[in-house]
Amino acid sequence: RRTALRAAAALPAAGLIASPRIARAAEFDWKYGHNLPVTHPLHIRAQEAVERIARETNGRVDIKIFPNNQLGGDTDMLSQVRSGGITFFTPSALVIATLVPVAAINAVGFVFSDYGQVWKAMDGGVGAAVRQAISRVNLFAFEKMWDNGFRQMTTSGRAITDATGMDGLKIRVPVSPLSISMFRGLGAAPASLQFSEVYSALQTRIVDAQENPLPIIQVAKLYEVQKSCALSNHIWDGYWFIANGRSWRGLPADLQRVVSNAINEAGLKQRDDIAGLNATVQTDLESKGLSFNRTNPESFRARLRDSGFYGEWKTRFGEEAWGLLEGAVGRLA
Ligand code: X2X
Repeated sequence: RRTALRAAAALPAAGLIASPRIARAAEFDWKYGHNLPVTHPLHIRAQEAVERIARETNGRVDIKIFPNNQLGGDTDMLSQVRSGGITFFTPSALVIATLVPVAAINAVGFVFSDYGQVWKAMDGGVGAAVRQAISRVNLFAFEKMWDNGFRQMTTSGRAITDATGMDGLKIRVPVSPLSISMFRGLGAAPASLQFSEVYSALQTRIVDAQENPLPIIQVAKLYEVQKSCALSNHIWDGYWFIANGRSWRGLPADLQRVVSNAINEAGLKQRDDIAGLNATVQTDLESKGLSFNRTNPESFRARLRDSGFYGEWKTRFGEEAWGLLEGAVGRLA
């Protein structure tokens, strides 16, 4: 096979003999793209998972990771995973919602008060409903969602302490209808940009603010181009680990089991990593010059209620999905 010859030719000419395993091309030679720097726990745990998969399938499944938007931004990777140009992608719930609207349900403002509620919903009925909706667009979603985190707001100027700080604020949000709707409801002037564009958009002052969980602010070095961080916890966001439907169905059941176990178990470890980071990341960011303040969450919630945000999204998600969410977090306004 040509690939085998190429692999053999690529070996150093130091008299090394190719083992059959190295020389043989993988039966399932797949690409996985994501949008985060290699220092983020999502990348580190995914790397471990693909190594485990190669080992446990004796090289039959070979997944190469393309981190940090190397294959394009979120929108590009989403269309590539649909067409099969890449086999795996980890979109945030906010982003896959451009294709599967109900996927944004975990990102409704201020619905989760802690991780207990988050995993109860996402490992339970809410997550199952979203995965089913994802399967209807011919994608496969692995069972365990990976953590992005509770989103916080950063600005280049004045600190945000309550909802009045949102007035007219030029804030970058992900490419997601829910984010735009929520920040308009809060009184801000949101702009959708892919994550690949965020650092430079802040640096060149195309926008004055952005919102992301602290571990992202840390690994993407957003503290270099922002001054203060308001602890708002306004959205809990996670990543769905998804696969192209046709590729996934073409994988024999025993290999599917190996891949699922490796990815889901890596996801659980990644959740723990983020929990660990959450305990230390603020101090680290403070030492790098970002200042922090608390916020008054009730003032944000009141604006969202008054602007009709909750009513609108309850209708858009439908009674059934909304009911599942309320089953995990209690009755919502
Ligand atoms: O784009 C973002 O802000 C990020 C990194 O949180 C997502 O992937 C949604």
